[in-house]
Amino acid sequence: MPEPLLRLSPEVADALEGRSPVVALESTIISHGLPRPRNLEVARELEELVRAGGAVPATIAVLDGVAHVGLDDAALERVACDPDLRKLGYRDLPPAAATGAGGATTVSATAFLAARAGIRVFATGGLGGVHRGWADSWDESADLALLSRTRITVVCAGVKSILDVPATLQRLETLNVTVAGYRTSTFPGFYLHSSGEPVDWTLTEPEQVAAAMRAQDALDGPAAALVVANPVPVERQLDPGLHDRVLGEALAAAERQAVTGQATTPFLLDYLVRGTGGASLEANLAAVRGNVALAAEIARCWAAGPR
Ligand code: PSU
Ligand code: MN
Repeated sequence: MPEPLLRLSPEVADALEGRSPVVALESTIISHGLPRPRNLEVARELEELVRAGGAVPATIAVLDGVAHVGLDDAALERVACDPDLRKLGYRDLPPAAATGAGGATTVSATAFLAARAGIRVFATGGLGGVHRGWADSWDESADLALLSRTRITVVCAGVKSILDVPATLQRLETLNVTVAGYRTSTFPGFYLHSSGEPVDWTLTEPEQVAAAMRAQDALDGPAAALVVANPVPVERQLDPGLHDRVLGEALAAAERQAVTGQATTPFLLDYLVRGTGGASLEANLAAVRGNVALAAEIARCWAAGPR
């Protein structure tokens, strides 16, 4: 991509040049997924976690029409504090560039920009997917289609539990996105350790994940992602009874208030934070921290091996 549309921070450019480990981080979780002012602390903390894991963090966002891969602290602050920042999926990147708009990038936009920059490992909280009531709304996150066409490893705690999880797993299968549980044989449930759904493959070491990535390249099939589904530890999960009760209320409130489209996910996540007295936020953060730490380990194995 021409330099004016995609800008790598000097640190990220150096790391990629030297084949050092890099972990991409998304910005929608910061701008739309977490309450202020905690979100800025978290954005900084996640970058520190990547560094502590021996990799370079590359938080991705669009500022004044330019996609930035690797943000300095002022940019991170803008992402966390600007209430007018838009939520940009992959398809929003061209008009954002044309109009000079800014926005936080979702999994779809972040995965695309990371891969474009040459970053192979990406950490987030939970993927978007097929929403409940999809048969009427046709609401399926653009994350899925993008991941079916992008060779990137996404470390996540499964898909957000506000979604129709079995339907999302079906779609991931149809789209040829490889899904593996990390040290688990059930698909994680985002706020919950397990969604109760089985997962076909279990990988147990970062080196094994890197080996799967190398196999993707050796096979050289259609580009698709590797989803590493890493559960939140049981002792840090949201109480399942509380989760089910408040999620039921959240879904009912979304329906009553006719919340649709891009607003749906932020509305439900925010409802859960308030309805659980902040407990869902702690479970969400525990999941993200675990994913970021694991992503750094995977990035190190990936960078160390043959390519
Ligand atoms: N993970 C989190 N919190 C979030 C998200 C992921 O822990 O807010 C964001 C991601 O950016 C993901 C988006 O791409 O939610 C999905 O939104 P939608 O369902 O509108 O595609
Ligand atoms: Mn949607």
